[in-house]
Amino acid sequence: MSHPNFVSPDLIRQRFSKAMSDMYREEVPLYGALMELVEQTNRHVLDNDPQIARQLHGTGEIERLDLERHGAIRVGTAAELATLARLFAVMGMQPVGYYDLTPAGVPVHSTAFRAVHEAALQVSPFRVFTSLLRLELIEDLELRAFARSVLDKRSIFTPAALMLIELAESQGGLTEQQARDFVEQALETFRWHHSATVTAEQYRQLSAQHRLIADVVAFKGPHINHLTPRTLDIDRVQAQMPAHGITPKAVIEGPPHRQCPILLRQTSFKALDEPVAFTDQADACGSHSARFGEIEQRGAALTPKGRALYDRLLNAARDELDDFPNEANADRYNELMAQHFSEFPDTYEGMRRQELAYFRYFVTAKGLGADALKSSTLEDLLSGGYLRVEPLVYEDFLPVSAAGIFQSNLGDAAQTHYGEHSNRQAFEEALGRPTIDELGLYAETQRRSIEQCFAALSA
Ligand code: OOG
Ligand code: NI
Repeated sequence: MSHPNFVSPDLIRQRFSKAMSDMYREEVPLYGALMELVEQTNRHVLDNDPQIARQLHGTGEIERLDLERHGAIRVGTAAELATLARLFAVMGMQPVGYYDLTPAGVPVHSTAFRAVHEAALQVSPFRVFTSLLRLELIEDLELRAFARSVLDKRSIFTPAALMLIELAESQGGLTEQQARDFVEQALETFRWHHSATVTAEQYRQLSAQHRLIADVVAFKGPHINHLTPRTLDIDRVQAQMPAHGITPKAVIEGPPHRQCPILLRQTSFKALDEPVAFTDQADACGSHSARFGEIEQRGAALTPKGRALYDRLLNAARDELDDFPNEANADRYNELMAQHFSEFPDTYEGMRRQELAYFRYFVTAKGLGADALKSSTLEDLLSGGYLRVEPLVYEDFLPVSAAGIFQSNLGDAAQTHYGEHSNRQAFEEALGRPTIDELGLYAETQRRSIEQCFAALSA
């Protein structure tokens, strides 16, 4: 039973997302510049594209647009991941999806913590892409043991945060004051630390194994490494970034530009070199780069059939390019993507009829005024104008895109080949619970919207 004096987890998440954004804006000024550019662009699109404006108003997404962002962190141990899962649960965030990044040469596997119900997503769609380092992939046994011992010594949560997590679990929620304290304490886990926990030489060794390993092992906590606002026109932001002093990566990850956006398109700017102090140095004369900026445009969530088509077309374009997309082949990559994706229907009705994407159904004014529609089918009600559909927005991530984002910040030197692959079971054991299948969530939301329509029409 939810206590009347408890703050809803959705509101705690909304507040936490705002606190995180304020902290990051203060720490990384370029993030502020990017936010402004995204806000301007979104305003421009809403003023000039009546179809998008109508669609966002129709789904209610317009209200969450300015709040919308995702972040990313990387942790080192099973215990850290399991406690994070509990911390995120206080804010109504569940682990959705499993992403294996080892095929792309990044020694982590990941999940996305996020709200799962459309009503909760509407209050705050905040998501955190969370990666667990796979220590077993460090080949040098001595270095592996060293990394493990450093990680085992640190505590990435404040004592008060741990206490409040336990309290939320035992009470079933947090009161107003406890929720405020929780947001403040939870934020500490994601803060940047200028002092490392290893010597300069140890950092060099960890880094030589993989830059990502140094990023996870050498610091006190899993600093948030980017915070990504949602734009309505990523091509426009990408084109305008240089004029704002921001250099984007060579290509936009994800599907090509389309009339009807699908899944997720993302672009980022390079990690900054930041001063850090190693334990054998008195002041911050070392440097580390981890924090970067990213923007994204979200489109329709795809069904398993739509996703299979997306994966096939993406792989075909990439196979034909026969290289990682980079500065030199960016134009050719964009051409190949456009060519291959011409096979993917680019109207919402086409995608709906072929069951490539998920949709939400809404009763129209005409539907509300009419009666005795109980015997009509969904298709009849749609064509009769009693119902309308809007695409269901994709709330998750894409493994190939995520790998591209990781790579653009790690440099090409980081393209290691790992023999060992996907290990979802080990990830879920570390997490302490299974990850949720994202496709099931979209199907549920679609089904609920249809049920609600029939309920409203027969009322
Ligand atoms: C995460 C990179 C993946 C995305 O948006 O796909 C990611 C990281 O660098 O830790 O954030
Ligand atoms: Ni990201």
